[in-house]
Amino acid sequence: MKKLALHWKILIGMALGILFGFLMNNVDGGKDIVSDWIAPFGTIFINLLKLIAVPLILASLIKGVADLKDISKIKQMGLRTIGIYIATTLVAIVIGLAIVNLVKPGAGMDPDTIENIKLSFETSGSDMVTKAKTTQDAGPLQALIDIFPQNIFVALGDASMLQIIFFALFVGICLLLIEEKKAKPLIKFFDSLNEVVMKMVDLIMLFAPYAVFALLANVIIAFDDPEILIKLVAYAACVVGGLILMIGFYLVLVKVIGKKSPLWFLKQISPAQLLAFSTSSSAATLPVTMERVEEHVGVDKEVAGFVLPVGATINMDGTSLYQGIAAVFIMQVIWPEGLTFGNQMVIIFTALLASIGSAAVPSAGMVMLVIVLESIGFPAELLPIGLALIFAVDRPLDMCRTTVNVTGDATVSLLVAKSLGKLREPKVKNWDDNYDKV
Ligand code: DAS
Repeated sequence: MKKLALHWKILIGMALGILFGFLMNNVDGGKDIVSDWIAPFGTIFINLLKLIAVPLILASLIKGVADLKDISKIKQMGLRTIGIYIATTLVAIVIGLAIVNLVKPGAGMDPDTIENIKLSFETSGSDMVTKAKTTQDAGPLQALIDIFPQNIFVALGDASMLQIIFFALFVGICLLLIEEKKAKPLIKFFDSLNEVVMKMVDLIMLFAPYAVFALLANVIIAFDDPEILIKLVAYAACVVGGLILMIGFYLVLVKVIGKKSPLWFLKQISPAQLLAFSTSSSAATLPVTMERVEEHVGVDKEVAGFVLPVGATINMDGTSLYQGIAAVFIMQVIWPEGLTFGNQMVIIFTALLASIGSAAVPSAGMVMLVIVLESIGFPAELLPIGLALIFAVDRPLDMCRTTVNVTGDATVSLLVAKSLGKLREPKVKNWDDNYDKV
């Protein structure tokens, strides 16, 4: 087992977790055993990853910006990054809308299925609507205001990614503007902090196979009504099909623009993809995404340190593709009169904004889906039913779309590094060796 590469260990952990979850679903008290004695180890793992995400972003971004030596490069990197992110998100939404309009998974769903699903949803559907309405009721520039923290310690405590990114960029730029000998101590501090946090990633990753076992077992025990899942297969197949096409699109970019072997690239980032799948959280996966992209793909720290934290926060191609499909699917089932061409054009714009506004945590994409539906005048009284319709399969789809979100961030970091001449031979040759060396 020792010599087995990490991604095989994680895959085995996931497979055993799924099997164990199904087993516990059919054993008296099995669900309690999983939720009381197994699931906590998955939560501990996610907590550890989130624990290091904030110091890692702070250290890598400040160090990365200070290393640029030239402020104009920040503008260059920032514009390229945001521009490519918006472009890939728009491609994702168009792919999603094309598939859902071609396949029409929601057309002709029988009314009693909708009744069953409504009953199965209880209050959490309306809770989701309430949460999303809070987001919606904020002013149009609230998202811009939220980037600027009042108190960096509160921002760090709340892990407000965009506020931390703003602060780190501000500090990094000021380090460039003061005398070099005055800046050196602080740059050295963040440099060694970055090394320490990267080593913490290696240590935490040794726990990954066991943690994904717990996470997957906990996901499976939540499925107590497989019959509803079967009714939603066509919808889920559209989302998964679109996500696979999106991965293919990234691999074309890696080959054509990044000039790297797509399979090699997938192998280097696979541990981050497997964690994104297991945790359904881009934020929790970020430390591993950064370690893989910097040490195994060869993207320079100052590019990875900027592109990946920004991407984990605002670039969610998988989520935007899902939101396009989910919005049209819900309309196909319960509001067919809303399926106009104009509404679908509006969905492209609002799914872009909703995916930027979606937090990098489980089920965030579904909560923000309400914004997309409200933007096209979807009847408020139908919202809880619409969410009920897709809730049963949302978690497995969240796992898939988060994997695509992380893959998209890693791809863009490669493209930006390539375009800036900041893509070098990976530090770590052997795919797995920095986990064995700890
Ligand atoms: N789970 C979110 C993420 O972390 C994506 C989503 O909910 O759509 O990327």
